[in-house]
Amino acid sequence: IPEVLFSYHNHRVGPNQCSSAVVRTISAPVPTVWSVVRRFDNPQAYKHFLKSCHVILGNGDIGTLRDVRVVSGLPASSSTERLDILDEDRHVISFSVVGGEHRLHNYRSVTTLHSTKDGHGTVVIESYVVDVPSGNTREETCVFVDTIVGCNLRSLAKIAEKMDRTQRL
Ligand code: A8S
Repeated sequence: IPEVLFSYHNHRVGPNQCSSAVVRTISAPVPTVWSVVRRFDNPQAYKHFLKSCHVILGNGDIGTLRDVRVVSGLPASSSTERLDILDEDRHVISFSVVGGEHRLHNYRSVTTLHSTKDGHGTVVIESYVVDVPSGNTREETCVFVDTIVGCNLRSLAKIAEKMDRTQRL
C-alpha cells in the first residue's frame, strides 16, 4: 500500500463527525486527470452541482479561498473553501469548507491520483471528513456525501477520458 494512503487519507475523526472515501479508476493517464483536478479555481469543470466559482483570495497557492455557488435543488446555496494541499509531484489536492450556506460544516477532503500498473489509467481516491448535521445520522451523511463525490468522479472520468481520446487522435 503506497505511503500516501497513510499520510493523506488518514483523517482525525471527531465524535460527531463521519468519514469515508470513494475510489474510481479512470481510463486516462495521471497527467491528464491531474490537469483537471489541480484547477482549484475551476471546480465546476467537472463538479456539476456547482454553477459558479470565484476566487476571493490568493492566486492558487495554499490558503487560496474560493466561493462556489450550488445549483438549485440541493439543501445548499454556497460554500467558501480553502486550498489546504496542492502537491504537483505527488498529485494530491485537499480543501476544507470554511463557510457558506449549507449543512456540511467542517467538510474537508483529500484527493490523490495513482497510476495504474500499465501507466494508461488513473486510480482516484477521494476521502473526506465532515460534521454530522443535527437531525441526521452518520449513515445519512455519508450516503449524501458519497453520492456527490461519486457523481463528481464519474464526471471527471468522462472528461479526462475524452481529453485522452482527443490527444491520441
Ligand atoms: C466537493 C464535495 C462536496 C460538495 C458539497 C461534498 C457541496 O458543494 C454541495 C452540496 C452541499 O450540500 C454542500 O468536492 C456543499 O465539492 C454540492 C455546498 C459543500
